[in-house]
Amino acid sequence: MSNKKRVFSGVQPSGAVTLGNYLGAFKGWADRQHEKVNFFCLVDLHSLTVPQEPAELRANTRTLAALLLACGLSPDKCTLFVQSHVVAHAEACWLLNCVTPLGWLQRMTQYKDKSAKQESVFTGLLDYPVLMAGDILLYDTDEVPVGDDQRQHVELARDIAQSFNSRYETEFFVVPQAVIPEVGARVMGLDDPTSKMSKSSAHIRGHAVKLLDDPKEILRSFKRAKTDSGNEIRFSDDPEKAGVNNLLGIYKVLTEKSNSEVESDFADARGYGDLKTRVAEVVIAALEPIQARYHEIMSDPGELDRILAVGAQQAAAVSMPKIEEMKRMMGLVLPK
Ligand code: ATP
Ligand code: LTN
Repeated sequence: MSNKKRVFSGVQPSGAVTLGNYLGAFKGWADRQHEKVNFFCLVDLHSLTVPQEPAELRANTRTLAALLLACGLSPDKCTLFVQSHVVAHAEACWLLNCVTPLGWLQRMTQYKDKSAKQESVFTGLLDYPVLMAGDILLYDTDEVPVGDDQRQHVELARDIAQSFNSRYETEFFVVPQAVIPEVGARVMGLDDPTSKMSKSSAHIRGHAVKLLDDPKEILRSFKRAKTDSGNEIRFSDDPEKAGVNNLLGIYKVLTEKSNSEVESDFADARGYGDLKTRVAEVVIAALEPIQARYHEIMSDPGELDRILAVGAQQAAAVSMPKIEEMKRMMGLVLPK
């Protein structure tokens, strides 16, 4: 067996994919796919934890698969698959539910935030991190590359793995580690630089840059971005300067420059208007080839289906034996 590290990550096919998803997750997945054994999952079961329009969820799943390929994930280097195509995920969730204390889930900050925004909350929303722990643990995952917002969920997956291992006196589950990028881990909303840019808020005007926005729309979104009343273009922790900091962070990830190089690029800028235009130009240039490739992939739906079918087979080949062993350890009788 390969001694390369195993990587697993997931993304929900809900809403339009944003620049935050690209910079915080997809770009790093694609850049480092050569070094590891990779599983990338379109977590459609997770999307069901908040209300979805069925036709939209179906369309979003295909769009997301095509976008991940367009961002550079190669089916030769990664297993790309849809979560609901591999039944072991839902099964793992149930089995792990039975060893996860309720209090661990009630403490999750994402649950508290998301449930506060809903009129009625379904059980799936609370249980979401257990499904996620199952995703990760089924693949003997060493590394989970995610944005900063998922840190707590990966911690929970570690706790669940350790508690299972000690209950059954084994080292059955690999205890995974979150891998959070140093820059780009938290791209903030352009309309409100104190809150994370997010897919589920992408419909709010001025909040997000979507990966499929046309250049004019991208420029317009940056032009409207919230900044402060000053004129200093530099990195800063000052909450007042969160807007400028966010713009510089986006520029930094895409140009792969250091903080001082970035600041010196803007030394001659004529105010924030200039900053916004230049950041928009870098974003437009980065998204152009991704968009072109996306349209090519979407023009061959048969090929997209084939890639996802191969991915599901490869994922099942790893996760089905794992879930069988897990059932056996927990005392279930396996069918003959
Ligand atoms: P939702 O709004 O539906 O929760 P989301 O935009 O947060 O969606 P996810 O599907 O939850 O997107 O996340 C996919 C990946 O993108 C995760 O690794 C997540 O950490 C990362 N990510 C999401 N938003 C950002 C952001 N603003 N900055 C950096 N990374 C992000
Ligand atoms: N909760 C994650 C998506 C997700 C995931 C995973 C990420 C589901 N399963 C397993 C990493 C590993 C999110 O909303 N970004």
